[in-house]
Parts: sequence; structure tokens; C-alpha cells
Amino acid sequence: SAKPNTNRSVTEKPLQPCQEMPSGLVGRLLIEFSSPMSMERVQRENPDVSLGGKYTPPDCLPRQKVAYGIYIINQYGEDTFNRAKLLNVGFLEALKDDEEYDCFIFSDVDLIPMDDRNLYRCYEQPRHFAVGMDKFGFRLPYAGYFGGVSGLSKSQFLKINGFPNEYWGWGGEDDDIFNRISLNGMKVSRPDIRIGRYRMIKHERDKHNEPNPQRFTKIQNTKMTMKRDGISSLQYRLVEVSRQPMYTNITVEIGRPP
Ligand code: BGN
Repeated sequence: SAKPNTNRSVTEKPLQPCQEMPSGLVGRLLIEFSSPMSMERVQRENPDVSLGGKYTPPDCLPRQKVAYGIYIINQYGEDTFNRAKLLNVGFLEALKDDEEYDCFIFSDVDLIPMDDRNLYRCYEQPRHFAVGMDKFGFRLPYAGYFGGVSGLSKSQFLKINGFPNEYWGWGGEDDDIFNRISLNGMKVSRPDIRIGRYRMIKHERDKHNEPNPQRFTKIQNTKMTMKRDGISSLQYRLVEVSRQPMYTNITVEIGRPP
């Protein structure tokens, strides 16, 4: 006597690829920081997110495997901040979790997107998402700006040897990344200025992130430095990996300026 077939993978219809533009987007979002947001509320409103901030659409087959997880990369200790090196760490640590990730979105922690049509996926060319930030009057501060939030596929990222590890303190590392992209024959792609809008969470001036006086000369030398300085030369020491309900918190020791 044949048992009823309870094996889901045999009985369920194969999932259809997800739509190019997901249904249920609302467009402009009301972003204001006057009422406090709690992690509990974020959790309650995102019940499909699992431990470590991982998510996969329940009803369709994703076309890309964006690091479908949220990783916060936290610099250990009190030495000078190094944004681009932390982003490199995020790339490698996410891949340690899942070697199938093929798209990486790199975001400053203080930027909140104001429109859900600004899709966090990868594009034919490296993507600059944060084209309209409130502090710049919702415009690009200059044509070659690549700061705030950006996204590269795994192959685009590897083509430019990742991001520079040698920008200590504020400024220039995003311009170096822009140079890497151009020097490798790629072009930055961007959303419409009406869609790529962001609000920055107000905060006091960061400690240990003074403007880097070397940045002006460093961005002149990307062509030479990018071959040796990047994901290929990245060195760091993992201090802690902590899986929270909505994100994975990674603390790393990345050294200090020479
Ligand atoms: C630029 C900085 C960027 C920064 C933007 C916006 C430099 C390099 C020497 C000119 N670049 O001037 O890193 O994201 O301003 O604040 O300082």
C-alpha cells in the first residue's frame, strides 16, 4: 500500500523566478528620526527574516544572491577608522557564510533609504545608490561621487581587486573606488535622482576619523596602488561573530596606519 507523498520538494510546484520589480513596493517612504525605532518593532515588522539577518523570498526564486544577510562590520579598538578596509572584510566574511553570494551592497551605517524602488541588487555596471543625500540637498555633490551606499557583483568587485585597505581616517577611499572602476573599463550606474534619496541619521562627529591628509595624493595613484592593495592583500583578525535576530555583528581588528 503506497503511503501518501508528504515530501514537499516532490509535491510542490517549482518556484517561478522573482519578478524584475517586486510587487508591493510603495515608492517614497516617510523617514524621520523624531520617534525612536526599536529593534523589537523592526523584528515584528519583518517576520520572515531569520537569525543573523538572513532572508530569502518565500514565494519565488531569487534571480541574484545578494548577500541576503545583513552584516555589520565593527572596527575593534581605538585606532584610526578605516571604512574601505572594513567593507573588504564584510565581503570576505559574507562569502565565508555562503560562497554562493554573488552581489554585495556596501552601506554606511547612518544612511536610511527613502524610496523602496531603489532596488538593492546588482546591475550590469557597479552601482552607486546614494545619489541624493539630504546633507547634499538631495543632489550629487560632484559627478564622480561614489560614497554612502554602493553595490558590486562578485565579479565586478574582484575585477577592481576590491577596495583599498590603506585609507586611514576620513575621505578619499570612495574616490579611489570610483577610480578603480573607471580604470578597469567599467562605468558607474545610478538610479534616478528622485528615487536614490537618503536621510542621514544625525550624529556627533566621529572620534578616530579625522580627515586623512594623505588622501589628495593617494587618489592620484590608484592606477599603481590598486594592483597590490585590495582584497588580494587584505589582512585582519576576527574578534567576534555574533548572530543577532536581524543582523550578524562582526568585530575585527584591522591594525593601524603605518
Ligand atoms: C570628497 C571626499 C570624499 C567624500 C566626499 C563627500 C576627498 C579626496 C580628496 C579630494 N574626497 O571631497 O571621500 O565622500 O567629499 O563628503 O576628500
